[in-house]
Amino acid sequence: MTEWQLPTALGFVMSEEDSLFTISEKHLDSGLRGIPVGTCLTSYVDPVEGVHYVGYPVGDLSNLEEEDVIYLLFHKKLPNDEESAAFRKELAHRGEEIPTGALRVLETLTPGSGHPMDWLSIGIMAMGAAETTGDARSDSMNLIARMPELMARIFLLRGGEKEKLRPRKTELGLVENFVHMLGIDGGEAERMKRVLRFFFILHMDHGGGNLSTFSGKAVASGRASVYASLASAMNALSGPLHGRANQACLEFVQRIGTSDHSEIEDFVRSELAAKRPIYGFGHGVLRAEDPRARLLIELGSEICPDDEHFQVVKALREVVPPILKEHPKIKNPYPNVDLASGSLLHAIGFRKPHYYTTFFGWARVAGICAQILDERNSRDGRGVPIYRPKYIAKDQPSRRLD
Ligand code: FCX
Repeated sequence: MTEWQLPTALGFVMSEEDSLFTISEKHLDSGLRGIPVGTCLTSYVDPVEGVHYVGYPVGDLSNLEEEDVIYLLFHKKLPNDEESAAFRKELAHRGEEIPTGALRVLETLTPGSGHPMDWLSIGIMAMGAAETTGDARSDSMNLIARMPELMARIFLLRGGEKEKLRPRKTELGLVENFVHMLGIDGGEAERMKRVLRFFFILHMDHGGGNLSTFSGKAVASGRASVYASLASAMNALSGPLHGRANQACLEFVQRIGTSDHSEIEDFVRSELAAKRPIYGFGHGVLRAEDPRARLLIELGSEICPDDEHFQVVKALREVVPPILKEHPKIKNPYPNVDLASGSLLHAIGFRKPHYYTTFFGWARVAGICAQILDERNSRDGRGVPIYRPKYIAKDQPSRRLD
């Protein structure tokens, strides 16, 4: 009998024939909830301890250089100084080599039109149309290296402020180059870089089964390009139950407009009565407060303790869980990553919540690309087979045209 090793997070060896999960009818139409479908080499989500990147709790990595964490996701180890410098140099070079006019399509879109996530998806496809090498690693590295430019262009072109766009300086690194291209300097830029780098690292990866990662990998399994796969992943991320919850949560905070506990309680109860989600709470896997929510709140306590939105966020963190616990169907009444992130982005100068999911998407590009590469390299380089779960026919009596 061949033995194979499950991810070290589970820490035990089992045989190919051992049962991992028993599927019964109740699992159908449940959004594949909890059903094991593959292995993941980049990260795992412990229901209580949260996400770990290749074994490290994400909090341990949150103050590193963003490029070093990307290196970890691709190479499964942190780089030494030499490897780190070489990797940063490679990304800077690839960022410079963006084909001329690759993003010109963004200039044809009407400022303010659509959602910024539409622009992100269009921009990724435009970069793929301008240059796809067909080599998954090269395409992944090119995309990661060119994302700061795509992001800065989306912000300024969609905002009708094209003239503010500064020429790229890829040698600054991913996050700093983005801030530079936006035309921001001095103390404001320093604060922005600190928060964005932290946000970026916390959002890079979250196991294999979250909707955007799963969607990207599913598309990639048909051997679609990295660009097509990542644009699909971004479209998956754009839903309010997934990545757009960070936008929805800050809008929610703005609607609440008070940190008075009893007013918040009334508001939350009326949202639940109207069958609307309480954004920033709940999760498909986590069964405790997401450590990333705690880390963001700790950072907020340092950089914007008196910010009015941040005050509301802290009040929500206390008021909401006991209310959600009254609903036994809600499996996790605790804060998720999207609770506090919007208030921090607002505090550092990003005043429009509908841009927030693009930051989530930008960060997640690294994790999804790394996972696609792992799947392409699996089975001795043959790659994971094309995804094909089974759906059972229902309410389809056999019939014929007369
Ligand atoms: N507010 C209201 N209802 C909630 C809820 C919340 N925060 N969390 C769960 N529920 C409801 C579900 O809608 C579901 O109702 P249903 O049976 O009538 O369909 C029931 O409780 C059971 O859901 P549960 O198994 O606990 O959670 P799911 O895995 O189905 O859903 C999400 C997980 C995250 C989608 C859910 O908790 C939610 O809608 N939260 C609010 C939106 C949000 O913050 N999303 C961000 C999630 C994450 F961090 C990310 O991907 O970015």
